[in-house]
Amino acid sequence: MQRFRKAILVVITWHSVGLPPCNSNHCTAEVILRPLPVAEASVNATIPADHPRLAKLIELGVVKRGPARSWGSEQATGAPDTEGAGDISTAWASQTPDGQPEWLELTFEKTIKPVEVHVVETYNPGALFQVTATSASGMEAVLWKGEDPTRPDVAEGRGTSIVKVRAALKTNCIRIHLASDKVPGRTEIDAVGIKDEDATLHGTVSATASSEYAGGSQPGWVFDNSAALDAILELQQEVERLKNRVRELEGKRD
Ligand SMILES: [Ca+2]
Repeated sequence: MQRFRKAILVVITWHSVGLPPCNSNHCTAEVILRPLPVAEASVNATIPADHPRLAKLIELGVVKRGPARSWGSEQATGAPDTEGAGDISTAWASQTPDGQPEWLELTFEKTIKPVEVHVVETYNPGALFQVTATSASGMEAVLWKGEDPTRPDVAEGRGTSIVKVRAALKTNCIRIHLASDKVPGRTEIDAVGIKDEDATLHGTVSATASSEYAGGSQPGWVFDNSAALDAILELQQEVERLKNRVRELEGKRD
């Protein structure tokens, strides 16, 4: 049923951006594919941040961020993608090298009870000193406080700090606090993950920061046409399965 709901939502969403409804009893892939050139012109537009279905579209995986800014806070989202250590644009960087303490607030796709937080520090590491979380009701709790496991003089010039946290609440939002002013040089974070009680490591889907080296605003969300098409084709198969099941049940009833 969950898959079905997901499928229905995708259809409604695509309908809202110009795809005609598929109302045939024997809807084929060809029928769905034909309007794509028209649809692509519509779906490449940025989806407003206050779009009522944006969170669901992110969850469904049918939208993606536009091109990330170098050293923007969005560079701390997703899986680690910065090789080596140094001042590299695929990591978030604070605006000033040592001007103030900094923080990164990270939102995850799911609401979970975290047991570990992983912070990938790729330039001037060693500034992490606290992790806090915000619950759905707005309560903030300190999950961890202490000395960064990665030291500023680490030989590799980078490290992944793994801190164990004790959370009494479920959350999809944490904030890492960095004593950036105490560690010489601009702090850069490549990625942050949280591990849940089932040992699954979740990456972040969005991030904001106390400051950032990048100028301008974060890129908006756009449709991932390939992922959306896959979702529609999956929907088509699901609908066909359900139709067949209904026919079977109707046959038994008669
Ligand atoms: Ca990154």
